[in-house]
Amino acid sequence: MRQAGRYLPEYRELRKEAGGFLEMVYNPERASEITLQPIRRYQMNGAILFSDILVIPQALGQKLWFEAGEGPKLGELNVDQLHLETIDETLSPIYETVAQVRHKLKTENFDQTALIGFCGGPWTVACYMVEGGGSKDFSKVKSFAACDPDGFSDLIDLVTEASIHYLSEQIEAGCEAVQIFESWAGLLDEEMFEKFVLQPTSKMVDALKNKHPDIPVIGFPRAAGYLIQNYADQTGIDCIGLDFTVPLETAKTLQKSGLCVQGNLDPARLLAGGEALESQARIILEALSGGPFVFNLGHGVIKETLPEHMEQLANLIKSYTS
Ligand code: 1CP
Repeated sequence: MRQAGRYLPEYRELRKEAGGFLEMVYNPERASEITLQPIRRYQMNGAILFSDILVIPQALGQKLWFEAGEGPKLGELNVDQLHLETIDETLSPIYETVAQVRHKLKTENFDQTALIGFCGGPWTVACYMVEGGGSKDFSKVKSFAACDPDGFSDLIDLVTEASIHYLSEQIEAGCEAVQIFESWAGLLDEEMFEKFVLQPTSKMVDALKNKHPDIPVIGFPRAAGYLIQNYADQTGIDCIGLDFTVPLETAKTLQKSGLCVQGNLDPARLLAGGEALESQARIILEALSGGPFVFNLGHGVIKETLPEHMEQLANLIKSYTS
């Protein structure tokens, strides 16, 4: 859950050296170093590959760049000109990163640390493709999906196919689990959620399970509200990532149905540190560690977070687990 990034001084240092975000993502030496940075400091049980969900639009042929302090920007979208066949020309350095991370984990004695690959959910990736970047209300993509559901489905299908291939290659290069980040799942009504989140996600899970039956698939339908139950029941995922708004009672119900749950500490608690962090982390551990459970944040680390607070949290979880 964005465990690397700007809260770490060694990340900021490497970013300065690299000159830009994409210069890190597509450079296997740098990207593997960044993946390892939080593991070396805190010995988490899982490492998340350092990359971004927006490499898929770029691989399909849409321009992508990052403006300093402004986040991602994407060029004009022309669905007819996107191409699936050549995506590996862009993505192959990321597979090389996966291989290098596995190698470094082994040589640095982190054999027990699982490597998690990821991509964005097709809906979330399409959101950025249509809006040309982040957005306050994503009204452009929602109106596209509502006015031209067939045209929008073509885009979703293309992203779905690309994402299946991309995750499959990550697994073949050495990822031991994969996560689908559906960060904007919370924007949709029930009908659109079914069409643009549930259906493409099930298609992805089916295809991945066909090829790699033993690799767990984690789904993270952020802010899906009551629709989280449909996501859990209908997509075939093995584990559900919970954002910090999901009540622990809901988490327990999901767990009782046999699903592994992952989450869901509010990153603001990590920013705060001290008692505000410790008390809520303990509540989560006590509520969920009786069943299949992966402790995680309920969203990415906030960039102003002090590294000492991550250390406090990692120590608490390790002492609780042991
Ligand atoms: O140095 C920087 O300025 C870049 C900040 C940054 C980082 C560290 C971005 C830009 N992406 C990442 C890496 C990243 N992104 C990881 C790797 C794991 C790790 O860092 O430990 C992962 C899993 C992501 C996933 C991601 N990217 C999501 C899904 C999760 C979420 O946060 O909801 C999304 C929506 C993105 C798009 C994106 N990339 C970067 C930014 C700032 C954004 C959000 C843009 C926006 O909506 O405004």
